[in-house]
Amino acid sequence: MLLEALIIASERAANIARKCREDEHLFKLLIEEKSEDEANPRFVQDFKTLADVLIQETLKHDIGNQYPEMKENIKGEESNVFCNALGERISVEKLESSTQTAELLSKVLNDDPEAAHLLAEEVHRDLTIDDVATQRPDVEISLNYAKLGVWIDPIDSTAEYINGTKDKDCQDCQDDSQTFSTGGLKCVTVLIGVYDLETGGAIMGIVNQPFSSYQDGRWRGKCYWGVYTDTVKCCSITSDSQTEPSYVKVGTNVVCLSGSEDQSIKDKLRSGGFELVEAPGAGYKMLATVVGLADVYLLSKSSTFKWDSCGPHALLRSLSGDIVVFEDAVHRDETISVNYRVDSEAGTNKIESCCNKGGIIAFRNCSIINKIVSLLRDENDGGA
Ligand code: 2IP
Ligand code: CA
Repeated sequence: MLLEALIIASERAANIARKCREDEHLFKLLIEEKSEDEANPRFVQDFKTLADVLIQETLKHDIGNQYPEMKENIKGEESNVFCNALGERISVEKLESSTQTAELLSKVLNDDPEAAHLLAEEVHRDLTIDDVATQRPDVEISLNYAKLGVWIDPIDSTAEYINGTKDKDCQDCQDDSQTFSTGGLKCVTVLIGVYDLETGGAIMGIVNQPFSSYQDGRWRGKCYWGVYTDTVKCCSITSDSQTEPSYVKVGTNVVCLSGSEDQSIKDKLRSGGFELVEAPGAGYKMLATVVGLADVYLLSKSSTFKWDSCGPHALLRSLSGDIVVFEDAVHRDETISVNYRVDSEAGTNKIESCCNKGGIIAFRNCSIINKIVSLLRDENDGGA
């Protein structure tokens, strides 16, 4: 089943992410700063980029191998071509065996067999659905795999992944997922979204939070999923779900924002009685909206990408929510769902053609959108 395969793939990604933070040897490489005078810096990429690329390529391999019809249409944020200190161009990928993958990684890692071995071991570890902290999917979904596209964000909130510690606001990190995190490793997510190539609509999504709680000296994750097709609408967050947070509320009056959001937007939202909270990580803010820590995640700029929002979008849709284009909603009074086809009119520039142009408004309950729009609409806008 595709959904189960994606959940397991996201867990493998989360395992690699955790391993790079928890293993001392890998962690040193992760936080290592490249010095200015490093020989030929053009050819030396950071280990953090390697971790990102390796996770992405492992996901692509796992999904593409099980669903060959989808292979061509699995896309991620990163290019997999890597240059090592010798100037060799190497395509990072998951190979047939752990030994082969380790050999390949060793070339990129400028001959660090220990790091290569540790990573390859995690890339090839056997996993089943029982290894994942999630509600086990129990649903028949019939899909034409050749008509599906996949967006992957291997590690969202990269900055927190490198520099983050436990949640800034959390004293003992037992399981405080009912609290909105304003920074730290909890804001890191692995995002996988499936969309319909013809309509561009998000239909299946996984949000894996590798650093959800810190217990007995190690991090534990949580995985959320949702499906929204013509015939199936279901989500890991249901009333009888093990992962159903008892704290899910409807109508929190909280809006979550990026730290870089415009002051005028913040002022208008506050004047409407909303409490505003800020956190890094587009994926985390969407997850906060999914689990009901916030009513809305709003972003007025075009600074998120298809790989950031496709997965969380499917989750929100499965709960009767949506993600719509900010500009259209606020300035044209049109609620248009974000579309996941690449914008061919934007040319070949990946940033331009893959960004969520015009900003986004993510919400779980549709009734909130009118209130937000009327607060933010300028007097001279059309529509009203
Ligand atoms: C980033 C990351 C940033 C987010 C930005 C994303 O992805 O989630 O935190 O900005 O939109 O593209 P902000 O934190 O202001 O919401 P990545 O970490 O994968 O580059
Ligand atoms: Ca991202």
